[in-house]
Amino acid sequence: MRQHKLALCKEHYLEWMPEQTERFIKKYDMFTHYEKILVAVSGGKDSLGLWDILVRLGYQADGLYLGLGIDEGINYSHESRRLAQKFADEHNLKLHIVDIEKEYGQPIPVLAEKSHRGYGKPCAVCGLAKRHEMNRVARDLGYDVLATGHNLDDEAAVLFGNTLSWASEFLLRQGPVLPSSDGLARKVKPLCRFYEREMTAYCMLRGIEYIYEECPFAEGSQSIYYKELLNQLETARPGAKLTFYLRFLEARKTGDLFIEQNIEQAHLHLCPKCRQPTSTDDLCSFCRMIEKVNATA
Ligand code: Q46
Ligand code: ZN
Repeated sequence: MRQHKLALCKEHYLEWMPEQTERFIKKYDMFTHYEKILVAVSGGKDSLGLWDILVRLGYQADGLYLGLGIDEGINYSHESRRLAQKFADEHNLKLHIVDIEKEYGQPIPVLAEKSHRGYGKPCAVCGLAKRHEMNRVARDLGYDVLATGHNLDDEAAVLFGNTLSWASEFLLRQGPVLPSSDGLARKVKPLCRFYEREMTAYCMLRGIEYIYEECPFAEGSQSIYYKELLNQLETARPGAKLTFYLRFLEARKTGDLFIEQNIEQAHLHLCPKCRQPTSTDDLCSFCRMIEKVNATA
């Protein structure tokens, strides 16, 4: 691992990953052993690796799988669900499953098409639905915190995109922890300092079976493009990605960033239908999207 100037054997690597994770959980005050954690599981290496690490560290962590109804000729949702369930069964863990089609009448690609959001790609609607459902389940089932498997490559790509457009509101919100607010569970990203390939190595060494394919709709996305750019940078300057992200966190913490005002609570109120906070005047964006789709059905 050139970026850490470190070389480990299998045995020590499998100890090092949970140790580091525990260090980050404490450093950023993510959660304690007394809290109930809901891990968003997609069937991919990051989320399954995260779940595995948290359980090995003795945390009370249940899983949540969202069935998006994405097929695209490779049976994507079906296969990812099978692997998430397999992991849960093998480790005797509780996995909640929410099927978007059963819950809201249509799978994600159809919701996207009918609601005319996102220029031919379902990702905008998908992201909206995922955030909404993760929050809903965390709230309804009484979880203290919602954990996602975002790794350093993900976070650096988002940071890069936000920096390119100086999206100050998003920059202020990006970090390992997003505190809870009325009706919204705390959100944490315990893997945000691990490189993607460190997660791949962890899953391989632990024998975790995960879905290799990315969601077919991810192809050609901006975030993949940014990841490629950052990988070029990383090849030339090992550690650059980590420095980029960590320096940002420091600057944000010390208030050295160009942003000064506090956007904490941008006039949120509760959506009359689902009772989740929203900045819109009436129904939240998700509920409005569902209404629109049902109206045209
Ligand atoms: S947003 Fe888009 Fe992802 Fe949803 S449709 Fe697939 S690629 S899964 S992270
Ligand atoms: Zn709503």
